[in-house]
Order: sequence, then C-alpha cells, then structure tokens
Amino acid sequence: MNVWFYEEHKENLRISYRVKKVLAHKKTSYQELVVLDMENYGRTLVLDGAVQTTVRDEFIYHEMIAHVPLFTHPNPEKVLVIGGGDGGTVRETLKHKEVKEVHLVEIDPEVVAAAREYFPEISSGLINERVHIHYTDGIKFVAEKEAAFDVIIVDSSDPVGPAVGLFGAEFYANVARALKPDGLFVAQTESPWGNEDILPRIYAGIRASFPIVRMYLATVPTYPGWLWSFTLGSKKYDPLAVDVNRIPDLGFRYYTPELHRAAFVLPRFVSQLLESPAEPF
Ligand code: SPD
Repeated sequence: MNVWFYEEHKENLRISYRVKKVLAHKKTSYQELVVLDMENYGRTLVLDGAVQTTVRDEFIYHEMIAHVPLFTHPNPEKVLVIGGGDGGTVRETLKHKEVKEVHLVEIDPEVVAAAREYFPEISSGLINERVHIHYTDGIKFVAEKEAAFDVIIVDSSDPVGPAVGLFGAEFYANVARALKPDGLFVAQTESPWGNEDILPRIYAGIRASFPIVRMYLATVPTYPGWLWSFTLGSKKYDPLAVDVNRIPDLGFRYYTPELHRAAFVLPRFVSQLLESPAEPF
C-alpha cells in the first residue's frame, strides 16, 4: 500500500510516514482523531494532524514526563495529570508505590475510548483503583483547586485549539495555587527546534509563578524537531538536588538515574533562548 500520512511541522516542512492501515478516523466534539498503523512506528494516535503517541517510541516521552517530577518530590501521594488521555503518563505514575491517587483530567472522552480500544499497552493503567478520570477542561479543573496536589503533570497536545490555554501565565498561576505548599509541576513545552518564538514565552510564564524552574530535554523521534522539552516548576524541591543513587529501577527503558541529571544539561542555543526577554502568553 502506498499511502502516506504527513505532519506539517512548518509551512515548508512536512514529516511523512508510510501507513499500513487506517484503523479509525473521526471528528470528536473537540478535534479530529485518527488512529493509524504505520510501517515504522506501529499504532499511532494523531490529533488534529499531530502525532501524539506511537507504540514504538511512546516510552521515551511518558517516562520522562512522569519520573523526573515524581522522583523530585519526596512523597508524591496525590498526582494530577492534565491531558494525556492515552494513559501513558498514568501508567508510569502508577509505578510509584507511594502515589495513592492519580486524577486524570481529559477534555475528550473519545481519546480515552480510542486508547482503550487501540492502545491497550499504553492505556492499561486507566483501570486501577488509584485512578480517577474526570472528563472536563483541565484549565477549569485547576482553577477550582487549592493546595490539593503534590505533583501536577501537564501532558498536553501542542499550543493550538483546545490546548492553547494550557501554556498561559494565568494557567501556571492556577497550577501553583492547586499545588500543596511544597508541590511541583511539569509540562511538556514543545521542541526548542522550530519553536524559538514560543519557548521563551512559555518559560517566562512558568517563572512568574515558581521560584525553581528547570527545563530538561529528551529525544522523541516522532515529535517534530526530535529534541523535546519539558519544564519543571517547583515551590521547594530542586530536581538537581535529588540523590540519584537512591532512585530504584522501576523497569525503565529510557529514564535512568544518570539521565535524571543529564537531561537538564541544555545545549547553548536552548539556554540562550530561555535567557531572551519574552512576554508570557
Ligand atoms: N507534537 C505533539 C506533542 C504531544 C505531547 N503530548 C502527547 C500526549 C501523549 N500522552
């Protein structure tokens, strides 16, 4: 079969994948949802034209967005995951035995339904007595909470459509309020390669609400730019002060104690981006 899917990275740059089969294609109330079986990456969830998850490389993103904050907090009992209806971040979060409750806030029930049907290895954690799913807007959910969570993980899609507000200064201020006095949060903050205009603005928004702010990177082959950033905002605990010798092996495939430190070492063009003056969204 000679069918190709492409994701538009920039006006003059498209990333193409050969498709074996289209497994699902629908318009939900919020977005266009497609599930593909791709030659090189296997089953793949695509929302509004952007690859979200593939069975081949999802472990990189999900391990890095979950374990860095969860090993930074000494006792993460109550965790909130915003977005991430595929369940990958929840699956990783559940590997931490001290986590008593995981609240997943996903705006689109169709994403969770597709994950259950087509991605059982990713969504496996969604049926678990520690997990509570809320089908609502993450922005509204967070605005109504105060000192409620130890760790908040913002596993959003790109800053377009329903996810735009998840990158704004007002949202980050509400995240800070929803955290306990020693809480911390992490957000996926896009690739520094090709997002030179928005990264400094996102970073400035987080810095306005948190005394400790650190960006770290991972390589995610199916996200445009490959080099992917996460930004951690913390009220008390510094991810660089973690005693990495005490990190147990929970069966990781990407994350390691050494990588916990190394991921925060930024290439010069990235740290320069973060130093540039910017107005938050
Ligand atoms: N460019 C796509 C970025 C998507 C990040 N979130 C993906 C959700 C996977 N749980």
